[in-house]
This record gives sequence, C-alpha cells and structure tokens, in this order.
Amino acid sequence: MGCFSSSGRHTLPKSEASNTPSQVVHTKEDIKIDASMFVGHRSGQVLEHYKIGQKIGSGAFGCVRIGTHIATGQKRAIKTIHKESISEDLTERAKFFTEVDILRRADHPNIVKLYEFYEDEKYFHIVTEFLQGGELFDYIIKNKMLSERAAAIFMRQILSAVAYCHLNNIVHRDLKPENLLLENDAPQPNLKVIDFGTCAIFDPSRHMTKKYGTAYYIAPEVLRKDYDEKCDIWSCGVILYILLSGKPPFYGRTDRDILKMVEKGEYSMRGTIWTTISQGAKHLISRMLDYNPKNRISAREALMDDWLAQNCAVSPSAQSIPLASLDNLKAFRAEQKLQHAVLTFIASQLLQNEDSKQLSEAFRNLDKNGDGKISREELLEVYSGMMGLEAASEEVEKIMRQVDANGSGYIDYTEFIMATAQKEKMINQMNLEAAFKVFDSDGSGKISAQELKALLGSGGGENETIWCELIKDVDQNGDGEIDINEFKAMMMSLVESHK
Ligand code: 3AM
Repeated sequence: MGCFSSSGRHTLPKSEASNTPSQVVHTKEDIKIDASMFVGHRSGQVLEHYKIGQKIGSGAFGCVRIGTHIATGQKRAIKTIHKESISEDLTERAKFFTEVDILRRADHPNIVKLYEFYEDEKYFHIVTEFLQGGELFDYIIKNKMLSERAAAIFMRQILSAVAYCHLNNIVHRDLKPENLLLENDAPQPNLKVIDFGTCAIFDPSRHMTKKYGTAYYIAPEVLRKDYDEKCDIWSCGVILYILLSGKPPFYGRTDRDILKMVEKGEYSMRGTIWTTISQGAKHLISRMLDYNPKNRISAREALMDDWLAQNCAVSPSAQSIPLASLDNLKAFRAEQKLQHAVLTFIASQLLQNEDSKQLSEAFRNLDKNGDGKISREELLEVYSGMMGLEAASEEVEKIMRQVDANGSGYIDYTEFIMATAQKEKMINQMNLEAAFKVFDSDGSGKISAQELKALLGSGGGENETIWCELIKDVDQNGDGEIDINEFKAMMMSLVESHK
C-alpha cells in the first residue's frame, strides 16, 4: 500500500488516519527512535533465521545454545524455554515476560543485549549477544585472586549496570559471578550482567517480600523478606570481597550454614591475604556490606568511591580516545528520521562488539559518574576544556538535538555508538540488506507507510500523514513506497556527507 490520495500522494487511507480529538498531532520531529523498537517479537521459526550450534548451558528453564544469525553470520546466544515449563505457573510466566521486557529496554554497555524474541508452538527463544569469554566465576578460579586494579575495573562495570538498573527501578536480585559474563578472552575483558530472570520492577515507596537469590550472595534483609534495591549492593560487596581475596565472606558446608552466617552479617577482613589489601578497598567492601540497607552505600555513591576511581583511572593515551569520538559526535548528521532509524538498528543489532569496543571505552570515559548514559553536564565538561564555555554549550545543545533520538535528555549507549561509529563500518551492503528486511516486514520488497508506523509508531507519530512524509523524503520514483535501491541511496548519501 503506497502513500496516495485523490489530491496527491503521501496520505494514508481514511480508515487508517483516524485522528481522534484526544490524539496530539505530531510532526516528524516528534518521532522518537529507540533501540528497543527493533527488538522484535517474531512469530516465525527461529530455524529460518539461525543455524543452531553447540549447547553452552542448561537449567530448569531449558537450555542455551549458540546460534549463527544467517543474515549477518553473527554468533548469538539462544535461550530456549519450554512453554510448558512456565505456562501453568502464572508467577513464572510473568517473571519470564518481565525479563524479556527489561532486557528489551536496557541499553547499557554492561548489560547483555537482547536481539530478538521468538515464539513457536512449543517454545520461547530469547536471542541475546553471545559472550564468549565465559563466566567471571571461571575467570576468578583461573586467576585465583585479582589485582586491586583488575577487581576495581570489574566492580565499576558491575556497579555501572546496577546504578542504571536502580535508576530505572529495576532490581536484579541474583547478582553473582555466574551471572557476570565476559565479552572475550582479553586480559581485562568487558563484563556484562546476564540472567534477569529474578529481576523485578520495584516501587521505591514499597519494600519487596519475595525471597530470591543464591546463598553466598543473598542479603540478610532478603532472608527476612523485607528489602529494597540495596540488596543488589550487598551482593556486589560479596563479589568484591571474593575478587580480592578469592574466598567468600559468608561460608559454610551447606546452604543452611552459609545462610546462618549471612543472617548474622559478620565477616572478617583479617588474615594474611587482607594485610596486602589496601584500606580503600576494605572501606568500600564494608560500606557495601553494611548490615543496615538504609546506611548501605548506593550504586551511584559507590561509583564515586575514591578507591574505585583511583584504580579505574585511565592512562592519558586511553583518554585520547574520546577526543576522536568527540569529533565524530560533533559531525554527526542524519537529517532524515529514517536514516536515524536505520543507523539505530545497525548500531544496536548489527555492529559486532569488536567494532564498537573502542567506542564503548570512549563512552565509559565520557560517562564520568558511570551511570551508563552521558548527560549534558558530562559533555559540557569535556567540550569546555576544548573551547570557551559559551561555544561549548552551543555545541552540546547541537549534539543533543542531533544524537538524542529518543528524547531522553541523555545520550544513551546505542545513540553514542550510532553517532560515533565510522559510517563506512555501519553502512555496507550486508547491513543495509539486513536492515531493509526488518523495515520491509511483510517481505514485499518495498517499505510502506504502514510498515514504518508499525515499527516506529510506538515512539509517537499518531498523525498518520507523517509516515507518508517519511516515505516521500526517500521515494525517488514516486510510487509511494521505498524499494531497496531507494533505501540504499538514502543511506549511502550519509557516507558521502560524512567523508
Ligand atoms: O551452564 P553454565 O553455568 O556453564 O553462562 C551461562 C550458563 O552457563 C550460559 O548459559 C548457561 C545457562 O545460563 N550463557 C547464558 N547466556 C549466555 C550468553 N549470552 C551464556 N553464554 C554466553 N553468552
């Protein structure tokens, strides 16, 4: 269906264009583009899109396998859950959908990325990025205990993910080294939090009462079934203790013995190992393992801790990375909404971790408070070091207008990657063809206004004509739809303009 009307092109049929009085009339500028729009709930067969490979793990829920995404050749992790295993139990079912929904919306360098979600007759399949470096648990066993610097770098990444979750009212409730996976085998790999199966969206004014967690890492107030999001910080304290000493603070032969120790909350930082560990590290552990959650440090406060900051300080050569990205950030232009949407799709779904590794470091350097998003103030701090304050403010406003595509007031992780990645890396034949298939959801070979609305509509744009306007911007042959050649031409013009 193209964008035509009796008076001309680019208008949806009446039945579609049912503007009710309560609907706000939006302009193209009101369309908010968000990476989560592309995390589709697909009804087709997972086997049509993935070559299923080796099993990497299993549990009560089902199993996790490596799958090769046929369109791009990327390796991804596919968690398959037997519908029967959750269909009877409504809480289990709700938990499952909470996990998918939370992962869909999470856009953070230290949280596993969700790509797609399939449902067939018997199974649900959750497709996430494949983290080939294995569990932090195995890394600790292999390395016995870590240097303070290595431990601090891991802890900053964990806390950054936790701060982001807490800010969005998400509590994980089962943080442990088995749920912290490493991106690759590098000496100091990037870490990501996985398994949001026990997480919940919390109401800050009410305490939670359901008991979740794992013996070594569970907070005492969770055992008492009266807790808030600070239970995650306790688990972080336990993890930091283990990273530095190689032993858990609360231990026992059985889970019951361990939980008895947790209930008391008494632990020791004495003994030979601890004499070699700095006061700063011990101080942070004690603030995280404060028995009283009210006095316990928050994730945001912990990210500001001196010991953490000193040990995570980057070398001047590493600091120069943001400067290159800052130039790209300043130069970023995607005048058309659709270009923006396609770049967001490519940045969030098709760029490999290796492609974005340096950018993700640059993001971390810019994200001074470590909450997983870049604020105006953080940008201003950097730019005002390069130019006068007034010019810097202007530059920052310009960047926010161009880059903050979902209008959150911050530059989110995917927005940053999208704006700073080399356009040549993002815009190539393979990525464009894969992107076109997603935008052309009915596989007709052309993108219609309805398809755009279905994909991008959740971000605004109740005024139907704007979807036709988006088409018009690109539709060279005037047939009211976008074909693959028009789609490619639209994106290639971006490469030209960024040269
Ligand atoms: O069964 P084990 O504990 O060896 O690490 C996860 C766990 O391994 C692994 O699958 C098992 C069940 O959760 N796993 C989960 N998500 C993964 C991912 N995205 C993953 N491994 C790699 N990448």
